[in-house]
Amino acid sequence: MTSTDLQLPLATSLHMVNGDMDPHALVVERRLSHMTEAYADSAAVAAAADDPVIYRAFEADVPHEASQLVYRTTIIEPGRVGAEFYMTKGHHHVVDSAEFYLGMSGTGVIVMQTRTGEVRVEEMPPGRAVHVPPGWAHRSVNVGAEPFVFLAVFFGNAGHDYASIERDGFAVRVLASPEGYRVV
Ligand code: S6P
Ligand code: ZN
Repeated sequence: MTSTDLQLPLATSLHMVNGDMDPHALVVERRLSHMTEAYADSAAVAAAADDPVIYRAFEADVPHEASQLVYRTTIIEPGRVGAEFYMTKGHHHVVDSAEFYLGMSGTGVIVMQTRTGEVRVEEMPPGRAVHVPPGWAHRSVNVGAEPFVFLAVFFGNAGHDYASIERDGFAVRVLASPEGYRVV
């Protein structure tokens, strides 16, 4: 096999504060209307004006295949729906497989939960890495006043199962409190 048979290396520039990725192959944009089921306060969902963007993600041009490492930056805007902070939908990987998270800017947490209901919450300030083991669903939450930006690296064959979280939710919620946030 010659080197021309091999996929070429890929280099991208990640903006460590605003999460931009150059070049990127895919942008995910989720507005409140895409995830109304995620928030507990349905009156606050109904009262929200202009269907705000909750988060965006930029993905590098890496094939979704086994043996590949796909990576994304995610930018969660600051804000709340009722007392509940803006957050991602959250998912299990279809193929139980680990994921690497790295806080880049802002103030956020990652909520992780097994299918049997065990929960862990980790803070992800800039420079803090979290290893999400296989079998743990994960959701990220912006608990600060600035955008919360992080990097995620996952196996190309992981797949994303949103349906089970849409149906069952997470066992805990991250709410505003006088101390900043509380997990209830
Ligand atoms: C992918 C990884 C993240 C999320 C992103 C958006 O495995 O966990 O890149 O895709 O933070 O969250 P969600 O729950 O909408 O995919
Ligand atoms: Zn994931």
